[in-house]
Amino acid sequence: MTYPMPSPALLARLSERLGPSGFATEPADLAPWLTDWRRRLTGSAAALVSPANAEEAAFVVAQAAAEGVAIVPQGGNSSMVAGATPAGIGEGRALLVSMRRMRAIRSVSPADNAVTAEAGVVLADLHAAVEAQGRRFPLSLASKGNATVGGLISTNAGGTQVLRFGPMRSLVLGLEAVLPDGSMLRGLAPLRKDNRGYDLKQLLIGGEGTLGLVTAATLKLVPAIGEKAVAWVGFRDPEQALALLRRLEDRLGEAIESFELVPAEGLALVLRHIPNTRAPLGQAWPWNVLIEAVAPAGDAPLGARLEAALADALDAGLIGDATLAASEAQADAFWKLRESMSEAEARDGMAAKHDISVTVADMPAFMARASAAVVERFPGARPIAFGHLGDGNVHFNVRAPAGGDDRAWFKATAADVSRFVHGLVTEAGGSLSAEHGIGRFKRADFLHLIDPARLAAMMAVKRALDPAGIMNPGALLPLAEAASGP
Ligand code: 2HG
Ligand code: ZN
Repeated sequence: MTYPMPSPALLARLSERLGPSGFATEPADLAPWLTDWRRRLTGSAAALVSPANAEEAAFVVAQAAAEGVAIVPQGGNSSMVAGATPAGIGEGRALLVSMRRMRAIRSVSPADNAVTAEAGVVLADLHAAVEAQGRRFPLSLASKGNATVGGLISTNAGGTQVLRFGPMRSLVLGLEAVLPDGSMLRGLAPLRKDNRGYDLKQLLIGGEGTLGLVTAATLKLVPAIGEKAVAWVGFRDPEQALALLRRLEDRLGEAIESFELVPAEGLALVLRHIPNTRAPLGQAWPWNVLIEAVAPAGDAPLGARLEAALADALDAGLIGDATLAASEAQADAFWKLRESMSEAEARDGMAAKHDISVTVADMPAFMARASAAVVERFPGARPIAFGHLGDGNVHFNVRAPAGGDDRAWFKATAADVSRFVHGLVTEAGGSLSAEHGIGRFKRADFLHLIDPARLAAMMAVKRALDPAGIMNPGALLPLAEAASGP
């Protein structure tokens, strides 16, 4: 199936309606957005189309639908899986629809504990806007300076507070989106309860732009942070880390928001490649966990409670060592170590990347088993697992063998490594995409390993809402099938 080229008349209509700041065809204007975040895939597009409001977005989709032209939605272009790269659609055939001009915070309602933000609002700006009103949006991740509300929703992003607040899916109260025929789904009211049948917004959340174009969302807020305590803890093994998590929850309850794993090699990579970083503990431990506890203003002294709980764990031999951040600056320094993992790994060389989940309880054993299996099957390869241990999601990345040509290794071996790791995680009853989505990089393995009944149901939904397959072709679902109609 090939997609049609947008006709000159269609491009002229878009240009006229959106004006010079909303419509571009110059290669130099398009170039920065045609390559994915990890710089592995470059696509092409007939035009970069940037609607300024929901009406313009609906116009764009309706115009594309009339000719069956493919649309690739894009937010901050920070997808780890090339979910927003217009590749594989046919040279210069797609419309790359950037949501970056739609960056209004339409309202903040402390009374509803809700904010309504447009799709192009950058996560860090959203944080700042609601903080100014004494509230907090409790989802954060390393790419917060680029990731946008629309992209976070379309990928059902996770991040470092899923343990306490769940992923994006559990934080969206309402959604406004353009469906593939150009009609608007309007549902921004911050209703906490709504049982009018199917929850359509949940189909678009995590839908990777294949069922519609998110234009705005109403998101849940929580009270601003009153007190925060951040600790760095060294361990001999991750089983002990999980035991600590449950002990801390017994003592501090829901205050424990983040429980992030950093292995010794990961910390070493950060210290080597990221300026102004230093190890928090005197001794190197095989595993480290970054813990953040948060309480509303006026709660009992949180730092002292976390410290006491960690001291007991140390006495019980559960942990090797621990240190509490003594200041906001030190807390930020601990977080910098964790949030620089991805960048440090990339600076060190090529790695096959995996964003996997198994049950929280199974994760320590899975990491050990999978690491051994990978090393046996791909001699010299270096697995490194880090991330969201508290919610059963780690980035089980596999680095190229030391001292060799990592690019050549990546080209020749990475796809086999990924198929192998994804097979292991599927056998273990887990998921090959915990928080990054499927995009274009994971599609082949996803389709290879998915239960046929589940895929058939997904395809039925896709055909019902997007029979011509114009929305984000090639992401998540098979390209030809998506475009083949009912
Ligand atoms: C993180 O948790 C991100 O740091 C990136 O999800 C993970 O680079 C990665 O593999
Ligand atoms: Zn992550």
